[in-house]
Order: sequence, then structure tokens, then C-alpha cells
Amino acid sequence: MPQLAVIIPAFNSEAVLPVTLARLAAVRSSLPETAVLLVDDGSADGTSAAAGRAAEKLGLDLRVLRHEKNRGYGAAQKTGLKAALELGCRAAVLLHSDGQYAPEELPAMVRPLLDGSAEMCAGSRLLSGRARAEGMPLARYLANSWLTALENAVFGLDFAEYHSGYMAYSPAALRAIKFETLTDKFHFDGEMLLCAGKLGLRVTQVPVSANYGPGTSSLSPLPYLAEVAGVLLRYLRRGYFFQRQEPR
Ligand SMILES: Nc1nc2c(ncn2[C@@H]2O[C@H](COP(=O)(O)OP(=O)(O)O)[C@@H](O)[C@H]2O)c(=O)[nH]1
Ligand SMILES: [Mg+2]
Repeated sequence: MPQLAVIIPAFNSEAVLPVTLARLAAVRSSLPETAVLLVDDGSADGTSAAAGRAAEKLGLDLRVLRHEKNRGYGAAQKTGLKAALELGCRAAVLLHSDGQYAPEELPAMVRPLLDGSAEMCAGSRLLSGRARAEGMPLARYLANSWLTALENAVFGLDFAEYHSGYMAYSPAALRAIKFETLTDKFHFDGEMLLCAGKLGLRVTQVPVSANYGPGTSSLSPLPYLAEVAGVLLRYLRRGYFFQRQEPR
């Protein structure tokens, strides 16, 4: 039975996914028995088929979950996280299909969950002090840092970054956070972190590298900023997340 679920949300990722899977396979000896849960979010290209071929060649335990229509990054994670809970894994970790978050850093991301020292692990590109040198564009670096400072002030929390896509969870965290009530769009990871902070879960933060090669981002800044602003406003007006995250 797999001990670790690696959840990969993927939308039109046929070109990049085989490389990411090969990098994941190269570190598997440092991971417990792993199932790869690929959520193909209504891709129009051959994402699932390309992943299937690569996984067979690499000997990875790949399970494909398909959305018939594109539902969004958060919705895809919800599908993957529910499946990870059903599998009974000891930890679930998010991995982007484009390799923007290094698969080589998976062992460090899941260690705090496997050794029981945390219920959530949040990778942050702002912790190492090398994000700019590693290629994070200046506008993204400043927006990320300033928004994080604002979010911390509003939420009364102290996290290094609300805008990272490298997150790992224990089953206890996934049962405590009502993740199905969160956004279907891109700010899902930040909302998960906010909920974990407000629920008092033990969160370990680890530095991860920033990678901004060609084709690593399809995110449009303005809709994303609107999502972040929406969370801040709802939180200020109605304690939105806190109320909805009362124990089940
Ligand atoms: N499920 C799902 N995943 C998406 C969607 N758009 C992008 N992704 C995936 O989410 C990850 C991050 O998307 P990306 O465009 O690289 O944005 P970034 O956060 O700026 O790097 C990648 O693994 C994409 O394949 C979508 O509509 N649905
Ligand atoms: Mg990306």
C-alpha cells in the first residue's frame, strides 16, 4: 500500500510531464512507497497518455484521475487530496506538472510529516534569500513579499509565503481543513495555509528553490490578485475562513 501520494494537477502538460516524472523517479529511493495521482483537468492535449507512457517506462505507480471539463487548479487538488485520503497514505504532497517546484526537494518536503513533527509542510521560495538570484522576476518577488506581509498582518499569522505551490499534508490536516469549501482557482494553496494557521495545525516551513524557465507559468496576475483581495476582504468582513473551518 502506498505511504505517500504525490498529487500532480495538470492542464495541457504533455510536453513537460514526462520530464517531471523522470525527475520524480530519480528520487524515489529517498521516498516511501509512492503513488502518483495525476489529475488531468480536462486537458485538450495528450497529457494522460504521455504520463502513462512515461510512468510505464520509469516503473512509477501512476493513477490518472480525469476531469472531463477544465475545472481549475484548486478543483484538481480537491480531487487529488480526496483520493489520497481514500488511499490511506501517511502524507500527500503537491507537485506541479511543469517541474517549477523541484522534485528533488520532495524528500525534504515530506520528512516533517513522515516523522510526525508537523501536520503540514509549506515550501517557500522566500526563505532561502536566493529567489531573485534563482530567477524569480522582480515584479513577482515584490508582489509576493508585499502581499505576504499584508496577509500576515490581516490574518494575525506569521508565514514566510502564501503564494507557493509546494505544500505537503498529513491525513490529520486534510481531515481538519474543510478543503472542499476553498477556491477552485489558483489561490488554493494560500487558502490551505491560512486555514492551517487559523486551526492551529503544526506547520513546518522549508526553503525551496525558485525556477522560472520558459513555459513555467500560465497564471494571469490580475485574476490572481483579485482572488487574493477577495480572501482578504471576506476575512475582514466576516471572518469567512475561520467560521467555515469550525470543527466538523
Ligand atoms: N488542474 C489544473 N491545473 C492547472 C490549470 N492551469 C495550470 N495548472 C497546473 O497548475 C500548475 C501551475 O500552473 P502554472 O501555469 O505553471 O502557474 P504558476 O503557478 O504561475 O507556475 C501546473 O502544474 C499546471 O499544469 C488548470 O486550469 N487546472
Ligand atoms: Mg508553473
